[in-house]
Amino acid sequence: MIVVENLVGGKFVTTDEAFDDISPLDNSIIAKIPRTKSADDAVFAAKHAFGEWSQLTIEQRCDWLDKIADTLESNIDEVARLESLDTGKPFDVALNVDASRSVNNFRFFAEYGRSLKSEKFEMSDATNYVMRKPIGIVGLISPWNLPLYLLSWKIAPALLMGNVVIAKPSEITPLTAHFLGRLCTEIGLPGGVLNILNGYGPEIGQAIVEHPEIKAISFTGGTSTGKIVAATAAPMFKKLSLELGGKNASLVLDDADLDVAVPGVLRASFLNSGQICLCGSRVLVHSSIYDEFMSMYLEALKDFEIGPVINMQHREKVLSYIELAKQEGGEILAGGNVPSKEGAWIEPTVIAGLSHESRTATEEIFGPVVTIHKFETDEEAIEIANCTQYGLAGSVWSKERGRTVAEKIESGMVWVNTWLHRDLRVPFGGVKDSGVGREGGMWSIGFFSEAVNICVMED
Ligand code: TXE
Repeated sequence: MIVVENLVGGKFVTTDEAFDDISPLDNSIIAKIPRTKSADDAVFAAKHAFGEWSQLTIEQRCDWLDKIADTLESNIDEVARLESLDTGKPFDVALNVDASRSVNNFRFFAEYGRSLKSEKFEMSDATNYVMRKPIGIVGLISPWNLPLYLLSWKIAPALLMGNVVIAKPSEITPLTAHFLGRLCTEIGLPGGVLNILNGYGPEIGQAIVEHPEIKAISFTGGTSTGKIVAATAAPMFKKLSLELGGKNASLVLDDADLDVAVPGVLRASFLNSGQICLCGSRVLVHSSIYDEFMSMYLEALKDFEIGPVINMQHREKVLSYIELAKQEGGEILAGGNVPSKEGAWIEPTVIAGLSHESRTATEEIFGPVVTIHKFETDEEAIEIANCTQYGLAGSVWSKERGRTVAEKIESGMVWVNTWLHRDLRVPFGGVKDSGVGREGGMWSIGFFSEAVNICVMED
């Protein structure tokens, strides 16, 4: 039994109350999690670490990010084992997606920090120098679907820019954040630079968001929770980055190369059991290639390995949408059942025949369920893709018209003839109910710093 502890000021501490971390694979108890309700001790520790940390040179902080990447990399199998244990995802997904991309996040921002140039704007009689000062104590709140991957994506640039961090992993998947805390302590990261608090969102999550000395919040999670976070943070004029839900479409045009589109769309549909905000939960297929695409897609689905969803409560939510789909006139082409074994398992489910305006086809399900929709023209496909309140991501599969169609999709990111292919310099984030702000490259640098302009008149 793992006992998860908080990391505060370089020390591992716990609380008098704890609750269980349940395995999605078989509902067994895998860890005990501290039920933290106050961020005060972590804020105190962070405040005392801020002076020294923010005065390091950016090169020194880049070296620290490399050290964190190195220690994660040399423990990558344990990171993957813990992530797989906590989320139920297959070990190779935890290794090749979660763990390796967590290492990459630290590695990337170490390199990116070394390449940063100071910005200068010359006038005829003056020069403007732009400084990027740290914000101070920042709160980072992350979800259960890609636990360390998404948390490291925030920790790395926050530390790079000289901030000190109070991180709160999801109470459903605390293990890899806890392990990262151990590794950072072992390599001698100064106490208070990285603090990790565990507990329920409405308790310690809320406490972090409302703490007056935490000046910026970077949040990834559900849209409904994002509204609560925004309502708390906005009146306090905190910097706020919200990376929320999605209901993304994969558009397969009539000129798509099906040998590329079928595996690509299938992976976008069911990777991580559909529990990635970027997953393509709506598959739009041109009518002329529908039969061929569907027979290839359903055939390939038979060999696509997925794990359970994150827990029984979420499984009930996903199953309720499969029931809703039937009520809305959907036809189950594959899956739809619960396998007879312990754990939060659901068969990958493919549903056709629904209106693209049905609730099933417009609300975020966040599980191994996709709806299939036919279209006749590119314009119709774009209209269907844009008809949800979300606007996070999407993909277009076409030999000739991918970029043209992609540019008309209302989202923050669109892939053409690929999916989840990531250059960490590009903007990452969504529009509409998928969030506010962007992460990645200069967007992360900008969020985790305060730009200050010094204008010097020439004598
Ligand atoms: O998110 P939550 P969850 C979607 C998906 C999923 C839904 C809920 O639809 O079903 O969100 O998932 C903390 N103040 N996505 O439960 O509840 C909470 O403890 C401050 C899309 O993961 O939003 C956790 O650490 N914090 C998403 C984090 O917020 C609060 C990925 C996210 O929890 C809080 C995951 C509060 N009042 C789910 N309440 C994506 N975009 O990738 C909760 N938290």
